Amino acid sequence: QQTTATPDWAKETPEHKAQRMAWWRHDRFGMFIHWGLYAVPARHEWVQQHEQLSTEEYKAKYFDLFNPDLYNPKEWAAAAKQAGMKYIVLTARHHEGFSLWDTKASDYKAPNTPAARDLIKPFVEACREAGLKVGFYYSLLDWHHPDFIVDGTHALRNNEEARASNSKRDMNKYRQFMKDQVTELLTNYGKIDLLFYDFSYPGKDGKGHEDWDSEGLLKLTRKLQPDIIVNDRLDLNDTEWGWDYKTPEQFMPNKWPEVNGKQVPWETCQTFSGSWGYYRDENTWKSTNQLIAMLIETVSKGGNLLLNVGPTARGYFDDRAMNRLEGMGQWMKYNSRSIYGCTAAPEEFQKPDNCFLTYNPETKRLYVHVLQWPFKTLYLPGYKGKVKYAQFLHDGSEIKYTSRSSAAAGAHTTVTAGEGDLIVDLPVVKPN
Ligand code: JFZ
Repeated sequence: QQTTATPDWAKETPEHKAQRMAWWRHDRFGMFIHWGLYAVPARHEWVQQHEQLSTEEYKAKYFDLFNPDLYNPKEWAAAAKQAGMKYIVLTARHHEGFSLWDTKASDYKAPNTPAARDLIKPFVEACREAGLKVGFYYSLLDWHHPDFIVDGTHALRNNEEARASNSKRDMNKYRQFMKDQVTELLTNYGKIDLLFYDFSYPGKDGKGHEDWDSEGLLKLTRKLQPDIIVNDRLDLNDTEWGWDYKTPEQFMPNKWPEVNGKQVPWETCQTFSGSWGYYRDENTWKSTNQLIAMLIETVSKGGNLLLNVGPTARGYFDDRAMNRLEGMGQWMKYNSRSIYGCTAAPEEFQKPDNCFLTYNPETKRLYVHVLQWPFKTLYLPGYKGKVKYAQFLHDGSEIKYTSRSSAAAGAHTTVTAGEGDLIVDLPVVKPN
């Protein structure tokens, strides 16, 4: 049902939105989890489309092999928590159309596979127990549903027979199906903190807000969970701000993203290796250092990082993922103060070469993340008179600094720093 009245969210004040977003803005770092039947072939979550498999072929191959005997969401939550992540967003249903929970709206669900149970319930419980916020990813696309009009994203996009069946497909029924499923997800599992709708591709052979009834979906979502945070992929008008945050994907903006000249909440979702679903043979895994730098850079531009894990078909995180999560956790153990509650630094602080700046507006602490260790000296451009004290974050030890006038006194060398610069003395050897 399409709504015509001014939606409630259009009447919301910026203060109300800011309040709703407070935990998310503070926490900065979350885990995305892509898990479904595609974990079985283990070569991309779009495998059904890439290999042009009909629903029957795909189901015949993988549905009865979905047997996550090592699934233990407590381990997932522990791994996320250890890495310093504060929220988890799980694919309740991805484009393949397979539901991880005991939905009444479809038979294509985990309880009917060898998994033989609702996989969402223990997941939500494990997150709650670990003190993590919980979110669901919900696909707007469905390559399985008999009423979903075959389009350019569909596995059967080049199949004439499938295209011909479009005349018998009824998107009204599909829209109702989505609402029924969203109602289940937002009713049966307690408080849900976030919903990640994915995704719109308006235009020829595509789908947008009218196809999904995005307004209706969003209204329903906010009615069932008044404090929920919703992403921006419903193809809703940017100025009306039905969404809570922007979601650049596998992409790092060069600065804090703006809408109509105003900086907006944003979260970049990123992968370890390129694909989202578990991809056994993918050899493009980012290093732990790259991932840490990615987190820092994101926060330095006022954003959040949602870092994805694709669990295996048996339900656990593989070694490559665990290594990286553990490495990030080691870093976070000593440096999370420069992430939680932090944002971009005020403009008066220019970032030094090879550094990113994060800033905590409450404590007025500026964090200088030195990505490339310099030789003994770090120049802070124009910082003179703005700094009270400097220390390393990892061990709390004092760092000495000076400004040009005192450094120049008695120096035999030419001091190249500017008048307003601070000259920071660093140890030759980079601390761990
Ligand atoms: C979508 C999915 O197709 C993908 O499998 C994964 O779940 C990811 C998080 O989201 O992929 C997208 C969606 C939107 C864009 C790019 C990839 N986009 O707008 O550029």
